[in-house]
Amino acid sequence: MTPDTENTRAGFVAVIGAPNAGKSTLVNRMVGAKVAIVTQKVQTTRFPVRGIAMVNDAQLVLVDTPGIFRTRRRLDRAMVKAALAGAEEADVILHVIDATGWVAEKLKRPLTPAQKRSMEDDRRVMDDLKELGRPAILALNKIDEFDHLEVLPVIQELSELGIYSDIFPISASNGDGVSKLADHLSGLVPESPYLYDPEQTADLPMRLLAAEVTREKLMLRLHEELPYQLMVDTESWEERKDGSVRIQQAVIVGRENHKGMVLGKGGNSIKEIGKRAREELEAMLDRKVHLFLFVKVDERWEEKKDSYTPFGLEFDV
Ligand SMILES: Nc1nc2c(ncn2[C@@H]2O[C@H](COP(=O)(O)OP(=O)(O)OP(=O)(O)O)[C@@H](O)[C@H]2O)c(=O)[nH]1
Ligand SMILES: [Mg+2]
Repeated sequence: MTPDTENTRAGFVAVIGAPNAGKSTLVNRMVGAKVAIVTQKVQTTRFPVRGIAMVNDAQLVLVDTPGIFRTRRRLDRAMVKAALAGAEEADVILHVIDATGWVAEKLKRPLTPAQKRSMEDDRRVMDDLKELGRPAILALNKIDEFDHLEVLPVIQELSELGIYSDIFPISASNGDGVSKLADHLSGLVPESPYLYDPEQTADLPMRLLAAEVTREKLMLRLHEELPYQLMVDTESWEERKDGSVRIQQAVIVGRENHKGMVLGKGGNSIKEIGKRAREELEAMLDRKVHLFLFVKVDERWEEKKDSYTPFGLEFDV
């Protein structure tokens, strides 16, 4: 046996929970690099993303999943199904909750509509976990938003459900409690040789990650429903002799009038979005990037099978 594989552990951790709970933020924090995009909007993550974290002698393959919610749209149903299927196959299930609503409820403070929705989704996940009959780990996230002691009655209440083997209060944003959680997870994955090169941080083709970076900038900049009705496709990726890379992407919108909204006055909006995406890509790739964005209208993209398969989502749900 080589020293490399002696006493190593490795396994899959499914990160599940309501939209906006902070799953992607937590995965990025544990990996130590950005592998999943994060926005303040719900339903940011659209397909499972694998982030690879090295903790002690363990390799955690963190599967960041789309927030689970009730829905009718075809893309949304595919996301829910993918998240649950991932959880069933994983070595460990990590349920992430935005604790702010739960704490407010205990303190009898009024809940915002977003908190109410999020708690409803949390309860739905708890029901699923009960049905699954496997203990999960609970991460109570966003403890930077309140006094730490205020979370104790929430821990008490949720531990009584009998579905969690351990509960960790954390802040994915500032890192509080995250290394304790990661240590614990590292002991739960089985003894195994590493599943990925320990230097690798994500199992996601670079073209797809680059498309995700642009989609994040679009979501951050555009308002209301529009961000949900677009997708980004990396059409070409060309390595240049001078060491730079030329990336061409299509921003696909469902309606003609959305095109104008994405472009903005005199193309201002798309220029700004492109600049932000390019800057981030340059930092990620550590070289000069020439990014070309084209906005296209395709009224039926959501119904098209092509929109799903590259992401590992099942279409026929
Ligand atoms: N205050 C605070 N905000 C956080 C924390 N973690 C995440 N957030 C914020 O919560 C929002 C949602 O974070 P995401 O990581 O995108 O959440 P998600 O669970 O991946 O969401 P979906 O992909 O939509 O399911 C973002 O605005 C984050 O900055 C935290 O520990 N504290
Ligand atoms: Mg996410």
